[in-house]
Amino acid sequence: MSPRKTFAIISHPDAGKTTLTERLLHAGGAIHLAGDVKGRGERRRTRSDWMAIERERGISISSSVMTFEHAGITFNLLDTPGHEDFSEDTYRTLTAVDSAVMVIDAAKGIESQTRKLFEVCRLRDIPILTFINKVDREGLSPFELLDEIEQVLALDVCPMVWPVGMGGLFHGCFDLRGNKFLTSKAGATGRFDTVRATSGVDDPHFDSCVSNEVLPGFREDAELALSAYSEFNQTSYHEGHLTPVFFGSALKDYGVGDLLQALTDHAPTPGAQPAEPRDIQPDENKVTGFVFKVQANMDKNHRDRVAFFRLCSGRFKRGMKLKQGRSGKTVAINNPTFFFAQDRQLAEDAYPGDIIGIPNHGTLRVGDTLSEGEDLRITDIPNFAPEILRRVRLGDPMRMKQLRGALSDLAEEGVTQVFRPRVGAQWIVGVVGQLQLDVLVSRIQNEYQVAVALEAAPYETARWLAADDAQKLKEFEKSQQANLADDRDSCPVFLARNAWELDYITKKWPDIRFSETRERG
Ligand SMILES: Nc1nc2c(ncn2[C@@H]2O[C@H](COP(=O)(O)OP(=O)(O)OP(=O)(O)O)[C@@H](O)[C@H]2O)c(=O)[nH]1
Ligand SMILES: [Mg+2]
Repeated sequence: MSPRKTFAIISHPDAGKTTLTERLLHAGGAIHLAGDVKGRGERRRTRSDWMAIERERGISISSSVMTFEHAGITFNLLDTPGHEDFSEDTYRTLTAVDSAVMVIDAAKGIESQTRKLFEVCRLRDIPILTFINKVDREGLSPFELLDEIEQVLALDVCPMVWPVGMGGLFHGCFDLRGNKFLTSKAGATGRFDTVRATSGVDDPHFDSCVSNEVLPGFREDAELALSAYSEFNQTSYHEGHLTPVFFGSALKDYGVGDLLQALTDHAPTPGAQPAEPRDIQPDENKVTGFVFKVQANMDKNHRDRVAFFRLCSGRFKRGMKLKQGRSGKTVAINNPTFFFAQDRQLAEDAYPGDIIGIPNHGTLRVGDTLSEGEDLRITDIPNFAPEILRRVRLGDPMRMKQLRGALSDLAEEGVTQVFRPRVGAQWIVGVVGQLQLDVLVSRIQNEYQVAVALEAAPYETARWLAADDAQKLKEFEKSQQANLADDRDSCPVFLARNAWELDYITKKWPDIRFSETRERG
């Protein structure tokens, strides 16, 4: 069995995650031609962004998993969406990886979403490699970028390579410790695919191939960089205190090889998985794992839901029967698949760190732990409170059944939350951000052929209800019929018109708990 390295690519929107994903797959030989990631509005054909709306808009909406091999290692790569409206998906994905690659746009430095995602990584002690992207454009200086990472994220930084010029003057990357120069045979205009051994920054070779505008500055800066920043230390990287930093361009394929080499040499293999009542070690014999994501309609012909299952321990074999922690039911896993973006391949066996797709019709849900019998529960799968509520208006009343199916599928994915009011017939959907509403309408149309419109709902916020005294809860429900709805598991939810009403009702009913997310049963 080859070692597994499972990592996510994270960043602020548009920094180049999907482009980098394509390049890594290409470098790993998984695809022959890296998909051309073009700007918004133009059609693009990446493996990673496969949904119609992702292609139309040139943004990632949902995480995707891709497996590739390189240098005897099996990599499981998860490309995440950057937009904050989809951060629930990104956060869930981060529960399933052992490390992350943080992409930073060289012209922008640390952006708001980078910071938030970084905080999530820190909470979980996820080790981070940094890739400063877009050096083919004018950007901030390498020192400014490194200092910003160090100060804003409170991380030790260790530049692994140094860019020789940036923007139009980019000449290649210099490996600061190995003294190798990644360059182009054809000079600064060609492909950067040649690695040349040098004796250090003073090697006379640089005089013959690097322009005078760049060379003295490069020599000085590279020397300074070596003394000014931390030494590389694998333990410190694995503990999340230090981030090794690479410079390059995903679009132009500069420096991606260095990053892949670092992942190969240094990224961690699967570690212990926190769980209740005990942690799971990757070298245990029995199979355990958990579902961190569910995706509907990956294959339009099959109309199934695929549960993304991260294996934590044991050797999985196709046909295994595993126990679902929540229900105690036994589930036979007969058609597990590995992902190659939208392509799937039957998985005969899998090892800790692997992510397999399990097609099912709604049995498996996010947060489910599967095991060979022991009752274990993976903790900390996040769930966001809805901030925008809308009423769903159905164009053709004959499509009610399809709409119900669509809402149920998309609710399981986390695209939306769905509420059925006790009074009235229209469904209410709840999302965290505006962009999710667009995705919802577009996917209901494309994947279920149901035309819907979303209209303002008289509610501003939703709270899940619970009480120790069942009688009190009944009384409350009776008196508040008009403001009540049920979620898709028939749990009662209070819909409030505004913060004032919520506050008033909360005070009036002290025995009732009003939660922003549902208490897990
Ligand atoms: N100049 C330049 N442009 C790049 C580079 N890498 C990516 N881009 C462009 O940046 C834009 C965004 O790239 P994506 O890879 O879709 O970014 P992303 O981080 O996946 O975006 P989201 O998933 O929506 O958050 C595209 O137009 C890319 O062509 C680069 O190295 N140089
Ligand atoms: Mg993307």
